[in-house]
Amino acid sequence: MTADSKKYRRIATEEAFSIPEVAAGLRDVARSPTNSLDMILVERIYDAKADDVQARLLPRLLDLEKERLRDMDDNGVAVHLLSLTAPGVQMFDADTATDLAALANDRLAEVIKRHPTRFAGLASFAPQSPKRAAKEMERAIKTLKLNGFVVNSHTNSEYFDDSKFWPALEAAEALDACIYIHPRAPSDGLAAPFRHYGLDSAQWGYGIETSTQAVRMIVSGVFDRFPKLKICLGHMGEAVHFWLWRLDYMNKNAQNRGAAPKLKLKPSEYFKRNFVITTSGQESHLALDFSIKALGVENVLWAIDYPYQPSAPAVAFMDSAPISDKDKELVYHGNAERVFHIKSA
Ligand code: 1WB
Ligand code: MN
Repeated sequence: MTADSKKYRRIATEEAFSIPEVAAGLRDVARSPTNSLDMILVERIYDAKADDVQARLLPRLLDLEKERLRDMDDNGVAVHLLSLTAPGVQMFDADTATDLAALANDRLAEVIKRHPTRFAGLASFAPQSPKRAAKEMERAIKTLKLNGFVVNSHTNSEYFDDSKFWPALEAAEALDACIYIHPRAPSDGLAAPFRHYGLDSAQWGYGIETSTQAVRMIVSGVFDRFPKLKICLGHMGEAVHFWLWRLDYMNKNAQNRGAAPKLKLKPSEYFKRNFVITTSGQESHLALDFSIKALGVENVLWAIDYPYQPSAPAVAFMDSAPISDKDKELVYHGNAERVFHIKSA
């Protein structure tokens, strides 16, 4: 711990966990004959050989109260906002996914109850069954008192502009609960060029997949239908805000030739109104500076991406960021408290 370790209330907002039942389900997926691009990572983590370096990941995902709390203490991290790790329940059949989402939410609520000052949590839901998802979402917020939702981009290669998913979006909006769209590997139609060089996941594929989900939602008019829906993107906004000028310009052209529906606002205006971003796994002061200037400091939240990224450099990155102390307090905790309804200390 450094001398400054207690200087800020650090709320880390994209912190992954799993439960044994979901891990067992993903091991079964790993041994099944599916061709989804996520299989590369699912095999590596959930069907790892004991001597594989990846074998270290699963115990760290399953641990909530031992090594994790020690890591938080050692690095001056006050709170993990926990989320069931990618691909969540989205590779299971609809019934299994619905049941496992509810089980994961129950476990999450239990651990938060044991450590109410150290943990908050994003609830899972199964987009495979949108009506049941909406019910679980209501239970997760109203009964379990969870702080928002997590979903891992596409479901069976389909995206949220498809109205079949809208009961879930409608529920999130009605519950005033932000949906954190975490990455998963590119959908079937996008997958081929990502099968080489380790591009399937965090190196490149995750960002392409998740930015595509966000842009499809914007240009299809999802935010005209659900104007109060809040979405959170990790990994410095998956770079969407770098594209806003060109998105506005080219979306107008697409609208004018009838390729895209007319929208009430420009794409950039939806991004600034309906989205917040986090710094998970993207420790560049240059990118942080751009993000704060592009979106406003109130829309940028801090995250580590535990256990996929180490905590100490994520803390050092934000502690040393060339921004005012007032802005640092917002990025470290004020924005997370507002967006995810986390009690201030
Ligand atoms: C990795 C990163 C793997 C993330 C993951 O598996 C997730 C990785 C679900 O770096 O290998 C992530 O959340 O960024
Ligand atoms: Mn992550």
